[in-house]
Amino acid sequence: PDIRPLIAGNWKMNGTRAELDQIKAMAEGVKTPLSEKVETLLCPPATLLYVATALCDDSPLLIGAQDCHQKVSGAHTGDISAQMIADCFGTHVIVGHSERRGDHAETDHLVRAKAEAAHEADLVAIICIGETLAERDAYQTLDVLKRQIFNSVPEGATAENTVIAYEPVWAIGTGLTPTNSDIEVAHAFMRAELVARLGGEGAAMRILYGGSVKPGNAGEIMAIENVDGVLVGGASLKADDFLAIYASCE
Ligand code: G2H
Repeated sequence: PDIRPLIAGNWKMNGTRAELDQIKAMAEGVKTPLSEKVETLLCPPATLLYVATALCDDSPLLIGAQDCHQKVSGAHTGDISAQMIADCFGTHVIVGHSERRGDHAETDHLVRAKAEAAHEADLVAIICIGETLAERDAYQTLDVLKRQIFNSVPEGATAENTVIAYEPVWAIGTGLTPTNSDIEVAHAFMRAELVARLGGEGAAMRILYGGSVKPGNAGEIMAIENVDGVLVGGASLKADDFLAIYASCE
């Protein structure tokens, strides 16, 4: 199937009102004919969600969140629900980022519950998976991806409501990236797993690569088979870098 790529930025715990000018510049910068071919998304911290969606009102740039609770509401101090994200006009939510799996001991099953909560709220769930350096060194990469897809991707996942993001944990924020052939092998494997699990929906589902993507490597990474876009951390903080990555889809 012809898959429309997604360029997604993840600001992590960065960004205050002072950086809203970067969001504004991104919202303006993606207003080009390329936006028909390529979808763009920025996930700022939750504190900026509402004002960010207002800034992007007449821009193709979509706004999403970085996490959600698995429940709709209740006594969960400090958490935000998928409904609250939708209420702020967010369209996507990242779930299961390795930093959340690490910092907050999130399990595959919790990640799946969060993805289901996202779907309930009509949000697209961006489900992150990927192996650690120890797992990679032990040649367990594909086993880990298989387990994470099996346990973290909900039964009701479709190509519309779910995006997979492959982020080798050792490549995140380190400047290290897997070789193109490592990425190709991992993405082909994930595609086969998704098809086995979800049929046509799995064939059409976007699989993003994430981990030290920058303007200088985005184009070649996106040219790899079964890479349907990128999830960008550090290089999404500056509008110029984000827009250069977007432009490399030309
Ligand atoms: C991986 C990525 C974005 P960075 O976490 O989610 O971050 O591009 O900084 O490696």
